[in-house]
Amino acid sequence: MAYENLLFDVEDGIAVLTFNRPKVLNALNAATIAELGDAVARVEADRSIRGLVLTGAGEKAFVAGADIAAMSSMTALEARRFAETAHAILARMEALPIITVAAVNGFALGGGCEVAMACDLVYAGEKAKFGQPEVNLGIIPGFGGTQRLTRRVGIPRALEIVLTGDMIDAAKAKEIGLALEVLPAAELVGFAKAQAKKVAGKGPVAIAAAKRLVREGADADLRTANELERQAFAAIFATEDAREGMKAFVEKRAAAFKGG
Ligand code: CO8
Repeated sequence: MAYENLLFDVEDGIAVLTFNRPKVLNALNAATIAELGDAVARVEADRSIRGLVLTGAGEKAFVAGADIAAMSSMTALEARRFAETAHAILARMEALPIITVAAVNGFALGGGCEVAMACDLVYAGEKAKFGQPEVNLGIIPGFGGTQRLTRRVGIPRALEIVLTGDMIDAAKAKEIGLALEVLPAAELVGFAKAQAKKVAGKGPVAIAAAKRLVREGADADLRTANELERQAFAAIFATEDAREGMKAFVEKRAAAFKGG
């Protein structure tokens, strides 16, 4: 699929996906969401891609939300389908076995904040602004915002953000744990890529398992989650990467992981 609303580049095993509709602050219309779905499937299928970075074109926005003009005439059934499609894509992105990083360069509002929160790591540029302003439009978050925000920042802060519709700046986003770090605009994407590259250099099986356990364990009770960890810990000892990683340490050399 050729993309009209996204840029997609792969360099050194790290894919960079840039939302590219700067005239409308990279708002997500149905075509952009379809392209995002295609890009996630592409990353999933290409085992040479070991990390995914998401950012926005232009200086102002990461993604300023779903395209309000396109949404304004939707019926309830169309809204349901729109939300289902976006949910499925974000769930698929969240389940990728590789590291995903949001480099939030500007406005990350509504669906934009929801896309960022479906990434493993969220870093903010100094001009970033986060928010779930849907209530200002008489609607509610529909791409997982009520749930992923609550899991990231806790019920009280999630309620404050979702109910007031207020934007928060990068410093505040860091303070409440929504963004992990705040970086100068010029360094943001480079830092996100470097973090992706760092993780991409570890054993792929270990990264996939660790990510899955953190994510799935968080939604399970502690006993179940710890049992999942014990099972995965045992299973990973059957991989060549585990042998290689530990042997390389003992032999004082760099490990050469093969992903199996
Ligand atoms: N959709 C469509 N167009 C947009 C959007 C958007 N979300 N955001 C900005 N634009 C357009 C503006 O209309 C404007 O277009 P034009 O130049 O033709 O007038 C252009 O982008 C530039 O924007 P502004 O002139 O408004 O720029 P400002 O710097 O003055 O303001 C803001 C920037 C504060 C970000 C402002 O544009 C704004 O408030 N945007 C809307 C933000 C918002 O409410 N986002 C949430 C949308 S709802 C959502 O995401 C729900 C997702 C779940 C859906 C569930 C399924 C149904």
